[in-house]
Amino acid sequence: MNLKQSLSLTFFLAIVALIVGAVGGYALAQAKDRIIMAQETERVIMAQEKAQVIQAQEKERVIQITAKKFEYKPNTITVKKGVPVLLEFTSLARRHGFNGSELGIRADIPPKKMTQVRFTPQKVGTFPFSCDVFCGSHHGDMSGTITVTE
Ligand SMILES: [Cu+2]
Repeated sequence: MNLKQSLSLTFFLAIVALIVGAVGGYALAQAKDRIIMAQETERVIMAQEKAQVIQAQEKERVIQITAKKFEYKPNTITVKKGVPVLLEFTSLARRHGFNGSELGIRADIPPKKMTQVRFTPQKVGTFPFSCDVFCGSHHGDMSGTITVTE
């Protein structure tokens, strides 16, 4: 092998080494990407599972309210913004009403049967409600508040 041949062999080997190096680097980068994607997917799945748990916890809250002359029991109710609420009214003796106009809720409460009212509070604050079916001498005192917290 003369000098020229050995130089071109060296050059050829150098090119081969460069190609092998590049291909190896590319494969490594791909493998890294795959690992990152797998980790990312796992994180997304975990976040979705967490969201489902939170959703399950925040399913409809049931609150039972008794209406009688001349009060609601309870008459102060605290609920959470965005969490659905089911109010279940029972009147002991006569017809009452329930009007929480600022929350967009209203119902007639006939005696001795359950009346259900569903709503999902969207704004934070304290909102009054009152009886809007005349029920006797202290009808005007029959009221309460719903407080919506963050
Ligand atoms: Cu009334």
